[in-house]
Amino acid sequence: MTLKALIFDVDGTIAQTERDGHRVAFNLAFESAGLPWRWDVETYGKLLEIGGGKERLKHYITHYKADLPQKQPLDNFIRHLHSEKSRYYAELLASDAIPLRIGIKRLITSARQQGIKLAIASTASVENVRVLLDTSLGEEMASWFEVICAGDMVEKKKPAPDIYLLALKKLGFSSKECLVIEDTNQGLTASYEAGLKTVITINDYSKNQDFDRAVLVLNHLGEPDLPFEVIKGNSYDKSYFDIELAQKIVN
Ligand code: XBP
Repeated sequence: MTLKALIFDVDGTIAQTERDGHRVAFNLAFESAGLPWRWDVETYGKLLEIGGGKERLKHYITHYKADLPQKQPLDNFIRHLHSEKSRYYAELLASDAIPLRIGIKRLITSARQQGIKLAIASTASVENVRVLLDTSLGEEMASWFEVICAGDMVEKKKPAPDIYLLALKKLGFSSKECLVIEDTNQGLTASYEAGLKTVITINDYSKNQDFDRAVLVLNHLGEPDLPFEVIKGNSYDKSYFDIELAQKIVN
């Protein structure tokens, strides 16, 4: 099968946004709303089991017995807090606080040069995905992503397969013609259930998760002068992830 598209997850895969981006932005929003809540690195790791910032807030409020100061309906309160958090997140990205992961820019550039389509399938809100792509890749490279599927575009977020099924529909390709780059078990469940093969680049939050259903598990995508470490799967004697390796995987 000829490789037609790469579908990327965003948070944790394109950049390590969770610990130093989203988590920090949530805490800044809590502080400015006069809330005593603070999410430390470990607590946030547990909360990441809930995909979607609004869903995560709701889960925290209902399961961690966080006291709500306002008497407004919960969903309105969450929507407002989440939009404040998104504002802080955009400010953090603009201050260059969060670098791209190893190999991302090289892989996106060579996919573009070789006519492989680029797509996004993320649980984060579409605004937060766009701001990350624009600030970290630059607007021109960000525009190479022809399909961006994110946040509330589907009713059921990852680990449901819906966001990947939507990306496939918009691309107009079959699952066999595409390859996914993900970083978590929830993302892998979503892509696997959509019939897609998946390469995982682990990070500190996801490194102990179950990646049995991935075709390849790496510490990062690597560079010619910075080889990846293969945690599981066949890397066909390559030391960094490129289109040639992606093509071998979908064959
Ligand atoms: C990312 C998420 C998002 C971000 C926060 O998951 O779960 O909720 O943590 O972004 P994935 P928002 O990497 O699987 O897409 O606040 O915009 O939801």
